[in-house]
Amino acid sequence: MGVIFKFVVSLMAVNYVYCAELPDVGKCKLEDSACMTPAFQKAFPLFMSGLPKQGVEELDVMNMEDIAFDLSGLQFSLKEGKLKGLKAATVDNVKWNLQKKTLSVSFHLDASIKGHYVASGRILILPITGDGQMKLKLKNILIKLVMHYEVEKDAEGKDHMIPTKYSFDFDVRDNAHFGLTNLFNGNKELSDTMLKFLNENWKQISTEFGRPIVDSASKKIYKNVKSFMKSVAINDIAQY
Ligand code: UQ8
Repeated sequence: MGVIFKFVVSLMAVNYVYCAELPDVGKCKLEDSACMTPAFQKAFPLFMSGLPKQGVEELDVMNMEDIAFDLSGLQFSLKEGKLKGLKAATVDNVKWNLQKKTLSVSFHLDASIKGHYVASGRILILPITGDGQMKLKLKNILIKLVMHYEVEKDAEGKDHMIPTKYSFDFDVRDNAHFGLTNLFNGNKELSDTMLKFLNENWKQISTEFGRPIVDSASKKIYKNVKSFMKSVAINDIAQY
């Protein structure tokens, strides 16, 4: 009994230390997309759950920075925003280009965003006022991103990727569903009409007002990708 117990404890210890060091997702050649795509798929939930040793904070659930914008006549703010869903993203393609020093990643996911919203002005054609809770459910968001990097040596002479900038496209493909409390100071008739309008026009609303939200989430992920790359040499995660 004692021996089995010790064996199990030491297995748990090995597992803990190993996982704390770096998740093993297989070492691919950087430009081998057929190998890299499933490797990223394996790493995605681990990365999004947070890797404290590599300076990566928990990104699913993500505590979003406050967002405020004034776009096409709509003044909108979101506080205490929480984004869920990144852990379960599907990685569609990963392409590393060593000449251009770019990493392109496409992925898709369902997600939800909750938080305290304040809205005023007009949305598309309708006047709006509201101050309450927002629940936004998003089905099948497609994200295509390109990250540029430089390669720099650390004090031990190991090469690291230093991300320099990124750009992305996004498309909410299947649906966006809005739940908003306290629209029009709680007037039920006006509120029901507005919710119906938002949910019927989800595609146009996503295209017109989605970017500041995606921008905010992407900034947080990018900051963590930079910490990760600073802490991990290219050779630790790939054949280079
Ligand atoms: C009144 C009222 C309500 C009005 C309406 C107004 C309103 C609010 C409208 C909103 C409308 C709407 C529908 C909005 C939708 C908003 C959306 C679509 C939100 C989605 C949020 C989201 C999912 C954002 C992600 C954004 C993004 C571009 C992220 C990418 C960031 C970067 C730079 C990533 C780098 C690549 C990456 C993931 C690296 C991590 C990494 C991994 C995983 C890895 O495995 C690995 O090792 C192999 C690495 O090392 C190389 C990694 O770096």
